[in-house]
Amino acid sequence: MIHYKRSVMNRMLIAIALFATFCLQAQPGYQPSAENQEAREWFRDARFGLFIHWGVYSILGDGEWVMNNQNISVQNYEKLPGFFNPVAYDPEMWVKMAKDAGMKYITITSRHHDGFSMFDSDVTEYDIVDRTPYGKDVLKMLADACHREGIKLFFYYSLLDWRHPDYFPRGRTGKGIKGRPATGNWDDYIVFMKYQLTELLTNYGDIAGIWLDGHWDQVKWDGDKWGDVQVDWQYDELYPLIHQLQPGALIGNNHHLRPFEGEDFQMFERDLPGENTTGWGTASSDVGDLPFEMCETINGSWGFSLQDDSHKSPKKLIHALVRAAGHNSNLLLNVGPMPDGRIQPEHVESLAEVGRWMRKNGETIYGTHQGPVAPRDWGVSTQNGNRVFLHVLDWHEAGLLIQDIMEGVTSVRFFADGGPVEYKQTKLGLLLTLPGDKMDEVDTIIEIFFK
Ligand code: H79
Repeated sequence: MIHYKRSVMNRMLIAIALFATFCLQAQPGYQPSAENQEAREWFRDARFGLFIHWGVYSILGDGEWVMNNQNISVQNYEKLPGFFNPVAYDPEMWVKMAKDAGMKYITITSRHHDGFSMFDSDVTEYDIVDRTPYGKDVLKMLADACHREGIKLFFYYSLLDWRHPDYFPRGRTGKGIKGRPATGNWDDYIVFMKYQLTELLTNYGDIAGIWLDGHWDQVKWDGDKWGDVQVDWQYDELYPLIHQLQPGALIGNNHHLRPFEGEDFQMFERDLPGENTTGWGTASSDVGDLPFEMCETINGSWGFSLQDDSHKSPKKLIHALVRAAGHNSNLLLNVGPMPDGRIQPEHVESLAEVGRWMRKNGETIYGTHQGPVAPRDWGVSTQNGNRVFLHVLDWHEAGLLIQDIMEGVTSVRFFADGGPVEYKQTKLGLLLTLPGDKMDEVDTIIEIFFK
């Protein structure tokens, strides 16, 4: 028998316990169905989606975390649905805007951390139909428009709930919100979520996926890394339920950890895969091999924020999309519609501009994967078959040496006009000559053909 030191033994036991916890939470032995695999392929090729954060929080124009950030009591927050009357809501227009921008899918908040259901739910009256003067199921209206227009629809669904009495034990956030009872039954909360997920996957036709968020509310944070979970999220029941109801529905969970079994894509919040600019994001060692999706805001906020003027320029948005593609990732770009149902005109305008760019250059984004040239500050590469697209985003000299390409090039041209690019294969790599007058201010795309 091998004798371990006590400290080593302890560490091993902790590791086994942690491993067991995560295995239990997932869908053990998960084998994606043929339908699911096909959906993943579609997702990988789609590359660009619209994220929508819309809820009763939008009324206050201070983001979707306003209940927590302003410590609004449950009782006071419950007044908000009474004001929600989006008379200018036109789902057809949203869908057309997304399509014109070159987006292939929409992901919308069905219920955020505030616990308000933006759909008609039988397990709660705290929903759009029962509590708002508008009285209509905005998700149903959107789902119908999506199906008519041939764009896929995902539902964002919050695991965390600042209002539900059975969301107990409470998590790390929402502690300053008054009016949350001091008891609750966790198992009942899980049943509630199962019921709602069943509704979402039954009453709205084909759903492309479920985007979960809030796992981290129940995880201990050690200041620099995630610790253990204090509850059982029962993913071993939630995930099979979702896959049973709609085998093609893709599950993603914004837990910032290595994907659990049963998930179908991995998401990165405001980070490219492998980056962890926030410090609480996904560590580079936790990047898995499922399809990637990076989500980002069009200004600095998810839910509508009246005072947020930090609108990203079309150029910046295009760069985000191109860089994501150059990292094998989709971009899920967010807008926060206003309480009347309109999307801020400045965002509509920017998306139209991105769409104009995509109509010209979409071929270098859709259906591609990361190319052989590793992402650099100056740009990234994408690839489709024997064609590599070099996206030069920020380079201001006549010579560009591509060290990642040593051989096999048959021709090189500017994607924009098909004109030839002067090139030389050197011992250090492929040397391109890029005359200033051929450079595009947003993205100079160079098409490299291989044998
Ligand atoms: O829906 C949007 C946000 O409302 C939601 N996800 C996006 C898509 C989101 N909620 N929180 N965050 C994003 C980041 C917040 C992390 C925090 Fe924390 C949780 C801050 C405090 C608790 C991480 C964990 C940092 C410290 C502890």
